[in-house]
Amino acid sequence: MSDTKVSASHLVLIPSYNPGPQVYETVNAARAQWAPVWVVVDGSTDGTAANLQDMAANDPQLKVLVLPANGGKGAAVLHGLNLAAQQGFTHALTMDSDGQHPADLIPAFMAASQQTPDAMGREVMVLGKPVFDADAPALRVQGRKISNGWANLETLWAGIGDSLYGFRVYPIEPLRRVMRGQRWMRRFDFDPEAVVRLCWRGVRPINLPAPVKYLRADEGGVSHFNYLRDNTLLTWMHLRLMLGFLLRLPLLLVRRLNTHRSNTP
Ligand SMILES: Nc1nc2c(ncn2[C@@H]2O[C@H](COP(=O)(O)OP(=O)(O)O)[C@@H](O)[C@H]2O)c(=O)[nH]1
Ligand SMILES: [Mg+2]
Repeated sequence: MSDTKVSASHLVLIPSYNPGPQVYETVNAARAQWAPVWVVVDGSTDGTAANLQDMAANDPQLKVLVLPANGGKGAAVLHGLNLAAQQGFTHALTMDSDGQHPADLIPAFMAASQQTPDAMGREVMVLGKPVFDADAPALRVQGRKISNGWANLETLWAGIGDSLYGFRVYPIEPLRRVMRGQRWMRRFDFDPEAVVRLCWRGVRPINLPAPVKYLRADEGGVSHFNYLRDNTLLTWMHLRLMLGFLLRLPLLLVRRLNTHRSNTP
């Protein structure tokens, strides 16, 4: 792993729930690019926890945190962020455990985040903008346009390229603060609510294109996205975000006018 970048401020955080054997390749691919890598096993029952722990026993830069019961993606990420903050990390790149996200782009995403804060003194978050392959389910691709439309309205077009893609670098403290003030954001509502609320706090999005792979079941592809349950969750999430948006509308308008002014010669 001679090209592996080692960081004391930025870590890779992989929430993982019953991903099947695909997770081992994902973790190895992430470790080839970066150190440290932490996996949060979210109450998995597919036997991956024990194997990941064996991998970690031979690799000081791989940590495996095992949660006894399933709490959801957001809860798993928050668990990792709390420990990372205690250990002095300031930024976390989150990626899925199931082989869908491009590990080879970890260094570029981290580099974009390491320029923080930006010229205007604002913290940034680096968001993957999905480049879909031909196998991407049309319903998921179209569905996210709806979520993106809402997220852009809720932030007055502050620059969120994609609201749902989980391949991102977050500033840890602002995200922990957002999550502490919220009992939601613990499941599939984590990714979109995180970007919207971080935008509201003045964190600026940087969007970088990143391919998403949709693996067929025979290639080890698994998804726990449930159309009815999770679209209901996302609809309720946009309802509460719209409420938050209306409360913050004056602030967002002033901010929007200021950025417009500073961009106009
Ligand atoms: N669905 C789901 N994913 C979880 C949970 N906890 C952690 N994750 C991880 O969150 C990521 C996204 O989940 P996935 O089912 O692949 O969703 P999809 O990629 O949107 O179809 C994966 O890395 C999961 O392993 C959970 O409780 N439910
Ligand atoms: Mg997935």
